Amino acid sequence: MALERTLILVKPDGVQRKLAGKIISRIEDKGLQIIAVKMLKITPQMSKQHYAEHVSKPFYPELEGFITSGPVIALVVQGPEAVSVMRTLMGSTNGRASAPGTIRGDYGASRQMNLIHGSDSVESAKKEIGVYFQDSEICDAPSVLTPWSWAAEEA
Ligand code: D4T
Repeated sequence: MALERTLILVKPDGVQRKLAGKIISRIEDKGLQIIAVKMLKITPQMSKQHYAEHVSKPFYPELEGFITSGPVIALVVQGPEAVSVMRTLMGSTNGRASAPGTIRGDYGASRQMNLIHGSDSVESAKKEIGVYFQDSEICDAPSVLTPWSWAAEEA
């Protein structure tokens, strides 16, 4: 097992609907560690970088319009297998099909306005963290709760 980092965005719908506190609480309640956070407006250029694999798809123009439509909250989250733990916590892409108990399943009914983004692999996480944060903005300070959150052999 490995200690991983993942890039999380509370998307514009999550911020506008005032769900950011609840979404961030879910991450904290899970026991993962938030090691960086900022609010920003994604530019069209950042969107093309972030969604590089979707730029040529028919839904991309609307997706760019949505993701650049208002502020997002970007976070770097750390923990054992943080990438897959966050994907499970988020639920599947389409809010209408996401399981109850997940963030998307509990708070949304849209595929595009699905509240939260989480990196889909460690490699994507590395790239995406670089889009939103400089190394100096990451506060990887030891937490006194870590010994109660996971065993040393899990990190
Ligand atoms: P992100 O990347 O935003 O966390 O979402 P997912 O990883 O869960 O889903 P994805 O890459 O397949 O899609 C990225 C983003 O595009 C929106 N979308 C997707 C859309 O508007 N229409 C579509 O048909 C699809 C497939 C939703 C999430």
